[in-house]
Amino acid sequence: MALTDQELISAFQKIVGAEQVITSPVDLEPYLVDWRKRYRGQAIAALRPASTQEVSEIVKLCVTHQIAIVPQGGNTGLCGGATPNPTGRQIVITTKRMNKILAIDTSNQTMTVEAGVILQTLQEEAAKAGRYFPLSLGAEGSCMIGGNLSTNAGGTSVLRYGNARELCLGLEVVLPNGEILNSLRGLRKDNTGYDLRDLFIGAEGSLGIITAAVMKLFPTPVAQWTALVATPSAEGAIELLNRFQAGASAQLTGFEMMSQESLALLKHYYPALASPLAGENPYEVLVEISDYESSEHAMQLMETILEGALESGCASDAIIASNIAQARKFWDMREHVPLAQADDGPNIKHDVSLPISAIPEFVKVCDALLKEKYPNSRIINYGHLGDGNLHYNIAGPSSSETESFFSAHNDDIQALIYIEVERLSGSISAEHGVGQQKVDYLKGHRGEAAFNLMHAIKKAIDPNNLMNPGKVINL
Ligand code: FAD
Ligand code: 2HG
Ligand code: ZN
Repeated sequence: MALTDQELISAFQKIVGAEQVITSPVDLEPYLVDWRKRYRGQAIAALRPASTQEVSEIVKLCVTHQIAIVPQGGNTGLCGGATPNPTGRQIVITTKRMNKILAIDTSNQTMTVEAGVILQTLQEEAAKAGRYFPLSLGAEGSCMIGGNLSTNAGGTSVLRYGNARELCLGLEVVLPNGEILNSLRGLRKDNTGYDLRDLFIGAEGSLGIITAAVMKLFPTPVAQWTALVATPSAEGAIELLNRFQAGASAQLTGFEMMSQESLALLKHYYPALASPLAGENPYEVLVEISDYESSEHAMQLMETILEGALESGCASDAIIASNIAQARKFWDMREHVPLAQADDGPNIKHDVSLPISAIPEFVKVCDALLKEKYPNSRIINYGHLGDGNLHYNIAGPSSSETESFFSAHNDDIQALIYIEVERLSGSISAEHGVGQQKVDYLKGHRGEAAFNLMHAIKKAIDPNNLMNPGKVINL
């Protein structure tokens, strides 16, 4: 016989303790809405387990009573993946209390952490041990490593260190039947059958709950130099990238791009973060070089490459940060663009990736199509150019019109942009994932064979469709 909500809540309380089962509407509210406030759901409760064993027991109870589960970390995801659906027949499991650093092994260059460790804490703990953990993104003060792995997060250091997947050596996962899959090994080599770890990374909670992970650490660079560089066009930005790749190779650790319209928005909402470069440049690029030899060596490299770029015309102006505070300001500029967009109102997001060589054409064609069909729209184009990843976000003519513009044109504009992404062999999700936002696009984008394989995998691992149903793939 089906349990009532109250009976279920009592059963959950027996597992995690009464105060860790959140049911009051006020306390539950933050778990029911996403960061962008585009998705809202309902839940029987949000549960805050403190251990893998507790997660496993919760999942087993959910299987018995056929209750669906939405895993949640820092709730900073941008595709609605961590938001329950409106049925009210789901629970949220938050990893908030599973926030222990389990081990740091400096010889093996690894760190073993629970899923609820905040990304910034992980970076700080690695630094205390004299090591570097490179994953870095604007939401690092609140997103959690379990969420980073589940979205295969990218961020600003992918061009040198890779995304979350490439930084992970081992995982512990609670499977949809409650069983615990323990692969918390810090091995660089392990060819024993199928790679199960990689199935759960980027699965956005649709195949199980990541409860712990072994992450790679790196030696700390001895010097870092950051520059803000003006460039006349998207082609110019790519020539600049190619010059830095050729000249600095693995020492190039950041290459982020902001269009003039992104910079104008930033200046409006965060005047202290206005660009220090003169004039209105079509694009400005943030470049970071890291060095294991010396500060002088890094500076010489930066200056030599910039001189060549200024001579060739792919750069029209540049400032090298003279101290850590100025370098921090350049990074703050870049990281505040999405915050300025959020302050401005809803925008139609496109987290696309393209072959880097196709970016100028993508920008030219999409800009022209949008200017023709939606002449007053604002194109806030910025992103991780070094990875071929643009955040090509479209907003209504003014802040007061963003909501109505979003509602009227979201679907049409998304379809228009995605046609160009497909034509140029790109991806409709570079780093944010599918969540519920792009679930209807998955089959068209990945094709019949890949979709059928994903469907079969989901069905095999989660036959009852209890793990984050409606996200990534619909059964
Ligand atoms: P959540 O939002 O809580 O969850 C995200 C997804 O993972 C959901 O589907 C959820 O169900 C699932 N999930 C969470 N934890 C687990 C777990 N333990 N086990 C299984 N499934 C789980 N992303 C980038 O890639 N690069 C960026 O540069 C970037 N910048 C951002 C800047 C801002 C200002 C904001 C708000 C977001 C940004 N993001 C970026 C998006 C977001 O921060 C990342 O997707 C991040 O990895 C999500 O982590 P989280 O802990 O908040 O996950
Ligand atoms: C970034 O790179 C994030 O700043 C957020 O991925 C992008 O909000 C966005 O569109
Ligand atoms: Zn990004």
